[in-house]
Amino acid sequence: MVELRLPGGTVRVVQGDITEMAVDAIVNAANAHLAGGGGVDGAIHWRGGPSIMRETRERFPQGCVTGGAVTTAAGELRARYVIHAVGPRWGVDDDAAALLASAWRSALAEAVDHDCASLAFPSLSTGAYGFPVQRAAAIAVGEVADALAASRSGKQIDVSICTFSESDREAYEGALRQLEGG
Ligand code: AR6
Repeated sequence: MVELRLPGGTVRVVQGDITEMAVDAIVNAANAHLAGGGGVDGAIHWRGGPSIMRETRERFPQGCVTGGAVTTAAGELRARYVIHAVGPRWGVDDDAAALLASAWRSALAEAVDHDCASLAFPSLSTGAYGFPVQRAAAIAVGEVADALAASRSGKQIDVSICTFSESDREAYEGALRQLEGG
């Protein structure tokens, strides 16, 4: 397992099903309507039960901007919260790299606001939204490292990046090693 320790916490790459992770918060790869969908979003709503969608509809009827994130309870999942982050659609949204960075930053800020000591991210935007995974991985680990380095709370945050496939895991591990080396 590739893991990087920073003053504000730890970031590591794991492979598996994010819905099974016992962390304070898991991040969902949502759409701007927060309408649910396939991929990790479908898995989270399926495993977490209908209360997650009920809360999203009640509290965020307007949805969430691309590059933003909102937080709900996590229903029947092991996590306490689901942080719904909206990544950009590759080839559709202008400035996709900046929007992807913003989605990771927004989700990290939500985790801090909700006093989470541990959270797990999926590979935002690289499934249905088509963002190339190598580029996404470099952006993602950069944002996590910056957030942990900038942390002023004195609390440690444990961040897992949970990929589904082996090739995605390798992409994020490579990005993490590059960060460690440089
Ligand atoms: N655990 C971890 N990773 C998963 C899981 C899982 N259970 N299931 C899928 N992945 P995607 P996006 C991986 O398409 O590209 C939805 O319909 C998957 O292999 O879920 O941000 C939403 O409603 C891929 O590597 O998210 C939006 O409309 C990664 O999660 C849209 O798709 C992200 O793929 C969002 O697209």
